[in-house]
Amino acid sequence: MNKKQITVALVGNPNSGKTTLFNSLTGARQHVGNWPGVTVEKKEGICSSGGYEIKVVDLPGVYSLTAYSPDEVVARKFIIEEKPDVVVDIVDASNLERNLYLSVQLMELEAPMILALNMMDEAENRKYKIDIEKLSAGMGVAVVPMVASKNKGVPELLSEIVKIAEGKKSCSGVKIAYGREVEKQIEVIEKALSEDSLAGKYSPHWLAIKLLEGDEEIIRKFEGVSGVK
Ligand SMILES: Nc1nc2c(ncn2[C@@H]2O[C@H](COP(=O)(O)OP(=O)(O)OP(=O)(O)O)[C@@H](O)[C@H]2O)c(=O)[nH]1
Ligand SMILES: [Mg+2]
Repeated sequence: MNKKQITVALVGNPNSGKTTLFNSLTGARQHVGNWPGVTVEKKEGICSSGGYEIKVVDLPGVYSLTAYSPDEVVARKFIIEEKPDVVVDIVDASNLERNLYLSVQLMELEAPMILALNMMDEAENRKYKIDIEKLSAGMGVAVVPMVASKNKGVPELLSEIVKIAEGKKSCSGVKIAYGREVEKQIEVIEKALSEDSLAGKYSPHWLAIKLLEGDEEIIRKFEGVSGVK
C-alpha cells in the first residue's frame, strides 16, 4: 500500500530543542547535507504516524525571518517556496516572550502551524505558569507542551500534525493588525502587487509588509519588474 505523505518543517530560535525533537521523531532515518548554494546544514528524516509517512526537515535556528543571515533566508525560503504541510514552531517555554517574536513572523507567512511549547521542565523549575489554552486561543494555533529531551509530548505533537494535514483543524493563526495607517498602505501595495507574477508564489499581503520594512531580498526580487521600485 502506498503511504500518504506529509512534509513537516521544524523552525525555532537557536537552542529551543529543534534537533532534539528532530532526532526523537526520526531516530536513525535521517540524513545530513547542505542547503543548495549555502554551507548551512540541511537535515532531513522520515517518521510514520496515523498511516502517513512524514518527512521532517530541521531548519536552521533563527530569531526572526528577516533576510540578514543565510540561516534566515534558508528558513523562510523553505516555508514560502516548498510550502510544507505543517510548520512546527519550537518555542522555549522558559523564554516565551523572546521566542514568540518568531512565532508572530511565522503567522504573518500564513503557514499552517503548531506551536511546540518545549522545555516545559525548565519553565516549571522557574515556577512559570503558562496557560496553554489561553495561549492557543490568543495565537489561533494548537499549542503542545513538550519536554523533547525526554520524548514528552511527542505523540501529542504527531497527532496534531496529522489533524492539520487532514484539514481537520484550522491553524494559520490570528491576523496581525498594524493599525489603520499602516494597514492602509499595506492594502495599497497589496493591490498594486496582485497582478505581479511573484504574487502567485508569495502572499501579496506578506510581500507588502516586507516591502514596507525595506526587506532587501524581497526588494531585489522586484528590481527590474516595471511599476514597483
Ligand atoms: N531541559 C530541557 N532541555 C532540552 C529540552 N529539549 C532540548 N533540550 C536541550 O537543549 C539543548 C539545545 O537543544 P538542541 O536540540 O540542540 O537545540 P536546537 O534548537 O537544535 O539548537 P540550534 O541547532 O543551535 O538552533 C540541548 O542540550 C538539549 O539536550 C527540554 O525539553 N528540556
Ligand atoms: Mg539544531
